[in-house]
Amino acid sequence: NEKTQLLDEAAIARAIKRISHEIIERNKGTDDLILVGIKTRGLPLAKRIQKNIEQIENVTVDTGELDISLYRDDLSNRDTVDEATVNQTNIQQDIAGKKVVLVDDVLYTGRTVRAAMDAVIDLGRPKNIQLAVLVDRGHRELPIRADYVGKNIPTSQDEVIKVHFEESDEVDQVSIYE
Ligand code: 3GP
Ligand code: 5GP
Ligand code: MG
Repeated sequence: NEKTQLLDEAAIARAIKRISHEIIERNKGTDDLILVGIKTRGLPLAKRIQKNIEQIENVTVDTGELDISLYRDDLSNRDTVDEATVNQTNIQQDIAGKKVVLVDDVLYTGRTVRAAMDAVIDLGRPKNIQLAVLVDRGHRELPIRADYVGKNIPTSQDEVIKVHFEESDEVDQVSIYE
């Protein structure tokens, strides 16, 4: 139950700034780029990346959102497979031919990202799909990896990463609980 802080406000800001630079570098600018935040905390993260890119390149990159839930059939059974379901999509832009950067706070099994990719592809054929996460905690159950990672945090299955953002939680902080 003990809590250990892994990232403070300054460390989070630096990580997001680096990810923003990496996105610009990898895409040789911001042409045809769309950021898509996965609710809930992928959204403020996407908006911060958007703000950073604005400061670096003087361009406002379009941002959309996806609402995806993970359902675990039986919480008592560790072997039960989670299913990710898309609840809502709010992407105003035409996805066809665009470079879509999915943004989430924590990458774990990868099932949420898989569902997000399905939802994006359903909207039209993107040029490519990339993934940015603040924390990769391991334990993938699908062949999915992030292109941009704030911090790799090896965890046990029982540990939980708490991501707090000022926008919703008053402070910027990433911590780990057992
Ligand atoms: P967030 O993405 O809005 O931060 O998955 C739903 C929410 O549950 C997430 O909210 C996440 O913060 C929180 N959560 C914390 N630990 C876990 C976990 O181990 N698995 C899942 N699926 N969600 C977790
Ligand atoms: P997935 O297992 O599909 O990769 O992750 C499911 C969802 O839960 C994602 O939105 C992810 O951000 C969130 N998530 C998974 N594990 C954790 C965790 O330890 N901490 C937090 N804050 N979110 C998590
Ligand atoms: Mg999340």
